[in-house]
This record gives sequence, structure tokens and C-alpha cells, in this order.
Amino acid sequence: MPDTMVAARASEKTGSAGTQAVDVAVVGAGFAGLYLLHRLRKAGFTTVALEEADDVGGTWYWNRYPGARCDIQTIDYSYTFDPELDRAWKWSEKYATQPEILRYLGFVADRYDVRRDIRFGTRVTAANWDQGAERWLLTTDHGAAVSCRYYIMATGCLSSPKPPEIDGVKDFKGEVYFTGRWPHNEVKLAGKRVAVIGTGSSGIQSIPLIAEQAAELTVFQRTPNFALPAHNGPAPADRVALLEGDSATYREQARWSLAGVPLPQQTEVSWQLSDAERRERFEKAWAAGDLVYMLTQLWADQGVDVDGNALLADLLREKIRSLVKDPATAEALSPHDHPFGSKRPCLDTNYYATYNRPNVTLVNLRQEPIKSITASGIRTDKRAIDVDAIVFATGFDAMTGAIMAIHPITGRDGKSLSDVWAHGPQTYLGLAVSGFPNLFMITGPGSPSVLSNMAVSIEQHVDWVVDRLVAMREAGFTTIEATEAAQDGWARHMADCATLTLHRLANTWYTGANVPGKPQGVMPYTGGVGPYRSICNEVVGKGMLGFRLKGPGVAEQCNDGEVVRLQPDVRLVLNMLEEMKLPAIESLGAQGARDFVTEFNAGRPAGRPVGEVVDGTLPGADGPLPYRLYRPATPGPHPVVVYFHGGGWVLGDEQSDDPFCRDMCRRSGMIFVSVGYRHAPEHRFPAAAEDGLAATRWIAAHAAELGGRPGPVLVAGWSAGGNIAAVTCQLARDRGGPEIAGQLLLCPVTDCAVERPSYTDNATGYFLTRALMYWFKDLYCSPADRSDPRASPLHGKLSGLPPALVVTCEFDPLRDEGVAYAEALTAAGVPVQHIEARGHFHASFTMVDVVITGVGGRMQMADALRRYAGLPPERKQGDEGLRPGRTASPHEINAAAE
Ligand code: N01
Repeated sequence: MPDTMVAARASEKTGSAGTQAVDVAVVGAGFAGLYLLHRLRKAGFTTVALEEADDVGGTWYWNRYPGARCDIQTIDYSYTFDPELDRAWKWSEKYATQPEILRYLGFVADRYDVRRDIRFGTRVTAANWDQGAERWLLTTDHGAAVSCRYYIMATGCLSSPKPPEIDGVKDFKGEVYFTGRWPHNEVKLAGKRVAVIGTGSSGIQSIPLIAEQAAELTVFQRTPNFALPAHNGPAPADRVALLEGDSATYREQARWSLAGVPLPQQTEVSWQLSDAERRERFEKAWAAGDLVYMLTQLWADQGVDVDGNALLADLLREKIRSLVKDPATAEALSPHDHPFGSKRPCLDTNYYATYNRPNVTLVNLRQEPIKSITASGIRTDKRAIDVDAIVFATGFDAMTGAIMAIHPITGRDGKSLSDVWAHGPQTYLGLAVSGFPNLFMITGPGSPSVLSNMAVSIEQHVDWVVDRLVAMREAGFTTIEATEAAQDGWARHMADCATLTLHRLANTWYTGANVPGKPQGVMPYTGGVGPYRSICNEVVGKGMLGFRLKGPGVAEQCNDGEVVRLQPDVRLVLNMLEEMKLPAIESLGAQGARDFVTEFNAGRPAGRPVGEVVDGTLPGADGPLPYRLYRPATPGPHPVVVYFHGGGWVLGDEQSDDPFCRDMCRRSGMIFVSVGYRHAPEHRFPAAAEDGLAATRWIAAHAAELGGRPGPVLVAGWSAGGNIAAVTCQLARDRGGPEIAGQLLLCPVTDCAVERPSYTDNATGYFLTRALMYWFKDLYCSPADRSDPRASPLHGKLSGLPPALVVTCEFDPLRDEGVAYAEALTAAGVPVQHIEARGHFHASFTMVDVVITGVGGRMQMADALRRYAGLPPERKQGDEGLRPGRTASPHEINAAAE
């Protein structure tokens, strides 16, 4: 840390003898520390909070640079635990200033009389777990050491300023300021030549105000950031009316929302909207002056899909061009290197317009990097700029800095937290770390924290921790520690969540990329506030899943395991389906079930556009069959894939897997022809199988007429359709064609005769149930037919079949027969690629619009089809990192054969 910053901090103070013993020690007296003290005291624990600053406020104590404000609307960025407090404090503005927020925190501290438990001007210098005493011992730089049963770090996510990493800071003879450690006395910049380095939130908030005072302002920008106008003023009347009308509901909606602000979840995706509709939504959001609104309310794919995001980023760049007069400056201010929202966007007042002032100059460090700071100013590799004052708005060692870098923490068996986190933070729920008993972090890495309204996330963590301490006390437990299995599982879940959003595509403080040498990875939990809350509740509901609890005179309790094994979006879909309380499909009768599925599908968003969709009929084994052809927008002729839909040989039709066919057509660049084969019970076995072969023959023979590439075709199918695709390959081999170049079997039925363990493991709860599969099989084929290879391809001859991609899902009754088929094909010498999709269920890959973690699998499917057709793989920007290989580990049974 530079000397200037050190000087601004509390000076070293000598410790005094004696140890203060309390039940719980808290570090920090910001939003989290104050609420912790209040809750702990009410719960009857003795407490002390250690706070380096001389007053309460945390981040709002230190960040007092000009223009510092919150950027979540203040009525949402408030405590919600006490409705009386809500009524007792009125915010004066939509986005309150730092002094007002600091006054609010002082008001809260006084109202709940927590100051008496805070030792101000006291920094923790080391924390050691004493195994024998089962207590933490904290040494401090001022006053007594503290011995506590529980140690809770309420240190904030952005409280450890990052050195600017520029040579020569000490040589500068002028004034130096850090936004994160702004002096308490008045800073006079009027008439001075000022430099601001950094254009994150702190820079963007302070630059317009510094420009008003300074004689000359030079802004040194390394990476342009997206900023939206705050349109500050009184809190919007509609939001205030909602809050005052029913504050309990308003607050509860915030707690279960994605970002901690009571806004609904947007469901429409970008391609469902016209250009005009998108622009209208965008202008409304721009006028609203609300970051969370812009980030969540425009279209559902803006945060998860590069194309959906680019549409929004283009509109934002257009705004920058309209606000900044000089086109070169406007271009330099326009971000192109990261999707909107992947780096923390900012909320500003007159930021872009400030560059129209004659006294403001932007230096683009991408074109002329800073070489050093000199006695008189800043030297880039093109010029020297003399200044009187330098403001470093260079950010923080975020999320881990305040926990790890401030003082050594030594846990069980002498484990050092710095060592344990050497390759990045490892936590369970962002709350606890294995090896560090009785240590909790409020909004630690691995929790929604900085990706949410911090006020809501802080309250959730504080409530969860204090409730656990109370429950432990009642049960006689004195230590609690996260297990390694639970922590590893959480890391997997974090990684799964991270593949869902675009945060992985930007170098930011979210990923640790802003601090040289810091291990990189998305640190906050990207799965959303509401889902996270439900997971924390589930941990409690399952007997403190993933925690080991011990106490004198009570039996140790450890219900070990992973709290989330499903992919995050699969979990949401299954929860949603459960809440809909849908009838059991098998209880509806065949026609009732078909009507139900048709109605259900009608409510789905349309799939993505393709070049052309053509409906027609083709001759089946016993009469005409409908088909739907999907043609890519690229110039043909394209290879042709014959596709068989899912639905247990009973339900669905040539249109029912429309989103999947469109997606695969786009990804593979191939024609998909989805065949409406005959259904049971009207047409029982082997009608569907025979139709499969007949349709494939006709399509192969008419490929050129259909606009496709003549020659071998490919087959694909999902579920019962996967069964038909597999059977078609066997029949084509045995009955003289057509030639099939490859088969894609997605969760196929391969054995109607044998029930494998996955039937029992996944009997209920994962959409396709055991009871439903039994019903399908009963309607389709009699027990005597079930060993016929046309019903159960696993029972057929497998040599000489085309190469296959078999996809199986972990939470699917059909999993084990798919695995068995992949293994049997391999044993028979067929080239096989097998994707075992971790955390996925039967419909993961066909629910294109809602299960985004299915993208990686579909990319692999498209790659395989292209390979079978002799085409090179195709790649879309932003797809990297979505391959299941990074998170879902495809298991290649026979990669060499590919
Ligand atoms: O820090 P930042 P911040 N040479 O890391 C640049 C919250 N917050 O203090 O992007 C040159 O965002 C760096 O460049 P680059 C909010 O969550 C909230 O502004 O690394 N430049 C970047 O431009 C926010 O996101 C509010 O290429 C250097 C800037 O400095 C978070 O705090 C207000 C450099 C740092 O931006 C952090 O914001 C303020 C170097 N050596 C902050 N090193 C609210 O409104 C760094 N930079 C609630």
C-alpha cells in the first residue's frame, strides 16, 4: 500500500495487557457489523466489535470522495429488519449521498445502542483458533486481545484498497488522494490541475464534480466502463407507494428476487422482440435511471447470451456517442471489450457530458500507457502531463482482500487461510471455510454479495448465522465447521452458476483480475439472491447439511453432502414445475395427456429464428406422415438430419421439439427434418420403429429436393425418439439402407425389458418419473415384444452401426440404459462419444429456452453431427467456457475413434 494511504489510516497503537472474553467477536462496524451486534445482543450473546475506523459506517466511513452515493435506490438500500426503523427514517433522495448514508448508519447505531459494544480505532492483527479451548484468540493493535467462541468477519467486500501499481507514486510532490481513503478534512481542488486515474464507479462518480472545481482535469482511463444516468431526485413515487402501501410484501419480494431489489423476473428473450420494441424498452430503462432495472428488465437473455447482450451494448454505445461531442473521445469512452453487466456498470450524473467541458481531457491508456509518476505529474509513453493533485480511483482488492490480506487467520491444525485460499477463495455458501471452526463471513466470496443489493444480502447472512448460533446453543453444540465435501460441492455449484452468466467473459474485480497475481475465478455467487436464500434454508432443513457440529455431552452431528447437485437452472425449472402442481401425465389418458402437452408447449417462447421452416408430408410405413423441416440461414446445400421427437411413443409430434430443432439447426448448420411418426396406443409397436426407417429412407432419397446435400443422412432423437433413431440405424444396416453417417441419441430408451438402478434413483421429482415410463412402455409394447431389438436396440446386433454420440443425464430414469448402450456400442467396435451430463435431467437439453447450462451439451452435439458429416466445428463468440468439459466433464468412452 502506498505511504500516502498508510498515513491516512489509523496509526499503530500499542496493545495493553489482558484479554476480553466474549461469546462472539465481530470485525467491522458497517452495515453488517451494526446489524450483527443488534441481533447478537438480542439473542443474549456477549459481543464486541472491532473497528479500525473512529466511527461506524464501514465503506461509507472511508469512501467520502466528492460525488460518493449509493447506486441502488436508497429505499431498497436500507435495513429491513425493523418496520419501525423504516418509518423512522426518510431518505431525502433516490440515491442518497455518502454523508446521508453515514448519518443513517449513525442513527441506526444510536437507535439500537450498539456503539457501547464497539471498540473503535482498533485493528485485528491476528486471529488464531485455540483447539483446546475451542475459541478464537484475536490480537489487536489497540487494547486488549479478544477471546471468543465465534469469530464473525463483517469486513465488507470492497474495503481493502488496491495499490495503483504505478512506479513513482512516492516521487510526486503534489497532493495525492485515494477515493477509498478520502480525507475527512475539506479537500480543495479549485483552480488546480488534477489527474484522476481510474474510471470505475468511484472515478465516474467523482469526475464530474472534480471537473467543476479544477482548473484542468485529466482523466486517465485504462478500460472504459458502461455508465447510466442516475436521474437523481426524490425517490420515485411509484416505488415509494409500493413500499408504503405494503412494506412487508415489498421487502419480502426483494428477499426472494434475483438481485435483492423487488423487480419481477423478465421472461421474454431478445429475439422475441422487434427492433422497435427493444428500443422502446431500452429508452424506458435509460429514462428510469436504475442500474438493476437496466440489468434485469429489458430481455431475459441480456445477462446470459452474448448476442442478447450485444443488442443492449450497441444501444448503450449509441447513447455515449450522442452525449459526447468529440467522436474520438466518444469512441474512447465506449466499452467494446466486455459484455454489459459483466464488469460492474456505473450510475452517473453528467459523466459523459463532462468530457464536453473545455477543461477536461481524456487520456486513453490503451493507446499511451502510463510509464511512471514523476515529481511533477504523470508520464505516459507519449507525453508528460504536469498536475497539482492526483486522485487514485483505482479500486479494491475485492472480496478476499479484507478477509485475508488484513491479518493472518490460523484455523484448525495450524492451517493458514492465506494458504488454503492460495488458489482462490474456497468457502461453503460464502459463509464458512472448512478447517476454520466457528468462523463466519458476512457476504463472503461464494455468496451473492456484490452482485446483489448488499443490504438484503447482509441481513440474510446475519439472520442465518445468528439463528444458527442460537440453535446450537439450545442443542448444546459449541463448534461448527463446514465439511470438505460440502465445500467442494459448493465450488462445483459456483462454477456451474458462473457458466450461466457473462461474468466469465470480462477481466474484473469480480474475478480477481484487477489485482496482479491474484488467482482468478468468478468470486461472487451468480445464481441470484432468492435461489441462494432457498439453498441456505435447505441446508438448515436437511439437518445442517455439510456442517459438523460438536459439543460437550452431545453426540457429534454431521449430515455430510452437497446441497445442490442439480445444475442451477435445472433446479429452478424443477422447483417451478413443482410449484405449478401439474397433474401426473399418466393419469390423464393418452388424449388428455396430448392435449395437456400441446397446451403446455403453447406457453413456451418460440425458438430462435432459422433460415426457413417448411411443413410437408412423407410416406411412412403405412400411410403419410407429417414432417417439419428446419433449414439454416446459411447457403446450402446442407447435410440432412432426420429427427425423432420425444414423448414416450405416445405424445408429441413433428413440432413439439421445435426449440431444440431450431437450436440444433442453427448450431450445426444442417437441415433438421422432424418426423411425425405414428403414436401408441392407436399404433403400437412396431409402428413407430417402422415409420422411423421409412421416413429416413424417403428423406435420404429426396435430400436434394428438400434442398439438402445428397448422400448419407444423419439421425437424431430424444428419449423415445432416441430409441427410434437407434433402431433406425440397426434396420437400415440390416435392410439395405439408407446410408447413415452418424447417430445422435439424446437420453434414449434402449432397453424396455430391464429396469436399471437409475429408475429407482430418479423415480420421482425429475419430470420423467418411473410411473410415467411404465405407462409409456405399456401403451407402446407388450411384455413379449420388449426384448425385440426394434423396441430395445440394446438387445440387437451392434456391430457395423454408424458412429454415435450418446448423451445421458445424471437425474434421469433412462440414464443407465443410455450408459449401457454407449458401452455396448463401444464393445462392438462402433465409434462412440458419450456425454454424461452432470446435474442435468431428462429435458435439460430440449428446454432450450430455460436450461442455459444445456448450451455446452448442444454445442458438443452440433460438433459431433458436423464431424459425422465431414464438416469442421463451428464456434460462436462467448460459447467458450460453456462446454460441459469445463464444468460438466464429458466422459469420452471412445474418443480415439472420433
Ligand atoms: O474500482 P474499480 P472503484 N493504471 O475497480 C483503474 C463499488 N462502488 O472503486 O478496469 C490505470 O471498479 C481500473 O482500470 P481497469 C462498486 O461495486 C460503488 O471505482 O482495471 N488504471 C478501473 O478503471 C464498484 O464496482 C459505488 O482497466 C488503473 C479503476 O481504476 C466497486 O466499488 C461507488 C490502474 C478501478 O475501478 C469498485 O469501484 C464506488 C492502473 N495501475 C464504488 N489500476 C456506489 O455507487 C486500476 N485502474 C455504491
